[in-house]
Parts: sequence; structure tokens; C-alpha cells
Amino acid sequence: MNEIDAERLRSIGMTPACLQQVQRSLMEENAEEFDADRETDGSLMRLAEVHRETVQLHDGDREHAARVMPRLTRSLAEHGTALAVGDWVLAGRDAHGAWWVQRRMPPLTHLARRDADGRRHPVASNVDTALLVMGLDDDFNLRRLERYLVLVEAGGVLPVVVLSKADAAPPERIAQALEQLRGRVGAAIEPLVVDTRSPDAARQLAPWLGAGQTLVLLGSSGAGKSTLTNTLAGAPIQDTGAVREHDSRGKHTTTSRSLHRLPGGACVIDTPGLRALRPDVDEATLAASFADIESLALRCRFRDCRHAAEPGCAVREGVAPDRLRNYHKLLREARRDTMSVLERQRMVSEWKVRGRAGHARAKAKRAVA
Ligand SMILES: Nc1nc2c(ncn2[C@@H]2O[C@H](COP(=O)(O)OP(=O)(O)OP(=O)(O)O)[C@@H](O)[C@H]2O)c(=O)[nH]1
Ligand SMILES: [Mg+2]
Ligand SMILES: [Zn+2]
Repeated sequence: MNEIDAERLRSIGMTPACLQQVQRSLMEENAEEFDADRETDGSLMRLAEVHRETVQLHDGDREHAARVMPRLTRSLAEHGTALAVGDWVLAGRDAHGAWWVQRRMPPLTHLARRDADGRRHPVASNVDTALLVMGLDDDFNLRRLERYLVLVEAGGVLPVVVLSKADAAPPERIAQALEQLRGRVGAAIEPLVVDTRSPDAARQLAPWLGAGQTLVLLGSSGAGKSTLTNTLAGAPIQDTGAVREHDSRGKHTTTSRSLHRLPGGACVIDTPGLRALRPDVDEATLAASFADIESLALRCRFRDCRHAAEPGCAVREGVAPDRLRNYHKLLREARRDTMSVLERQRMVSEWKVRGRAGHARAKAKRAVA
């Protein structure tokens, strides 16, 4: 492993906590028995983009296109995950000068979602703050926001709600939206109300934009994520697209995630809008994200109250009915996903028995030799 230039990496979002995590993981590796398979001349870089065949890496000075060692892809898949934008990785060059990603450092924070089949898809890694961008037009949807909050909190990331298109909304609409939001997710979430095209949006976000910080922009298509990226960058680095007049829906202008450096030293990850969002979360984490329900449940008459039709239910009394419905829906999904994880683990162990992993390792070694 080459020497770590902490100062250079800081410009691409290396925090002291991340650096500690990396060093710990490298030390553990050295303590392991010598493994001739391991590459030792890797450089620490950050994943700025992930494509089907290649990835873009940033070393703090410039970007490099790279490919991923098949055995890394496979070992991540065996753990039900994959590389994500924001990951810190070790990369090395082969005899032809081509870059290969060899290892992923365990992420400090990690956002993941599930698809309809329960498969996990990484969203971003090593993010400090998630800006949940939601328009004050027809995009405004509290159920969806609750889903995003679960996703973000489950990943160990701080959520900041950004209500966009304030310039186009009448003051009564803004007041009503803020009140609805407070009634649903409580006073702990203090939303920002912005015109994402205005430099004022960047000023409002200044507390989360310190040097070395990484932000990810999440929200539906057309919410204004790329517009905000451009405002923060002070340059038109991302394409933006108009929304449909009648329902404020975007046209999925952004199609892949990408990490960008901002003038003040922070990094931002722009993402494509997701139509249906399913957080990757277990029951306990989900309950923690709906802390109001969890604490009210202590006051239900029956200890095993399911807050459905039971008498003396403090949750039904104290929580907005739509919030409770949304919680129950998320709970059902989380249970179904846990099931599919177990099924997947069984499948993976069957593969291992068949020795495919060993075969792939041998092939990967040939590829870089
Ligand atoms: N008036 C106004 N228009 C905005 C604001 N934010 C975004 N827009 C417009 O909304 C449209 C969609 O903005 P984008 O930034 O492309 O949205 P996005 O979230 O990146 O969408 P996808 O890339 O499709 O996920 C563009 O026409 C923007 O100009 C805002 O605060 N005020
Ligand atoms: Mg976009
Ligand atoms: Zn109850």
C-alpha cells in the first residue's frame, strides 16, 4: 500500500473518522496471515462514478478510469452489496498501466435501498449529510419523505430536508407544507425552504458544506437536485430538465450517481430521482426512525398491541393515521426483505460448495498478471 496523503484526500472528502477506519482496516489486514493473493502497491482513492464496466476514481488531484477486480465484485456480492459512489478503495495498475480496483475499505456510513424483489442496491457511501430535496409543487409527499428519512437514518447519515421551488409557491402553501411536515415528522427536522437556483440556497446550506464534508442529494426526479448541485458548484456541471406541467414530475434527466468537488472543499453526490423508494432497513432500525410510535407504544393498554383495532391504543390516538399506515407498510416490506436475505444466504453457500469462487479467483489473477 502506498503512503496515504491525508491532505490531498481531504479535498475529495476524507474525514479524520474515515481515515481512522481505513487505517484500522489496513492494520487488521497486516495482522492476517501472509496472503500472496493480496496486492500491496495500491493507492487509496475515492469512487466518483460507477458504471456497468468501469468506474471513475478520484485521487484528490485527478480522476482515473478503472475496472474492478472480478473477485472483489464477487466477494461484495456474496455479502449482498456492491461498490457505491463515495467508497474509499485501493487501486493499483497492471503492467499495461490500466487501473484496477482491488479492495473496498469498509464504509463508515452507507445508504442502500431494496428493489421490488428485495435485492439490495447501494446508493452512496461515506456520506455525512443527506439533503432530502422535495418540491413545494406536486412533488410534496410526506409518505415518500418518511421513506427517505428511514433510508438515511438506517445508513447512519444526518438528514436535512430541503423544500425546493419556494419561489414558485404562494406563502400560504409554504406555511401549510411546513405545518404538515411538523405534524408528521416532529420538530426535530427543521426544513430549509429554498429556490435551488439562487446563491442564497448555498448560503442556507453553509453549515453542512465545511471542507472535507460529503453530501448526497436525494429526492424524486424533477425535485431540483442537479439544479442545487450546480448552484453549490457555482457552475453548470450537471444537466437539468424541465418537469411536466400537470403533475410536476421530472423526466429522469440524471441517469447515474456522480461525486463532485465544491469550491469550499465539500463534496456532493448528485443522484437520479427514484420513483419507488424502498429503504434497506431491519425492524429495529425502522422502529427507531419512527421513535414517536415506539415511545407511544409503551402506553398502549396491551403490551403486544399492533395499533390496529385494539382498545386503549396510545399510538392510534397520538400519531397521524397516514404516518401509522406508512410505518406498517414499511414494516411489512422490511419483514419480507429479511426473508429474502436469508434465502439469498442459503443460495450463496450452495455456490461456495460448488467451488465457483475459487474458479473466479484463479481467473481474476490471470486477468491482472
Ligand atoms: N422555480 C424553480 N424551479 C426549480 C427549482 N429547482 C429546480 N427547478 C427546476 O425544476 C426542473 C428540474 O430540476 P432538476 O435539477 O433537473 O431536477 P432533478 O432533481 O435533478 O431531476 P432528475 O435528474 O430527473 O432526478 C428544472 O427545470 C429546474 O430549473 C426551484 O427552486 N425553483
Ligand atoms: Mg438531476
Ligand atoms: Zn397500540
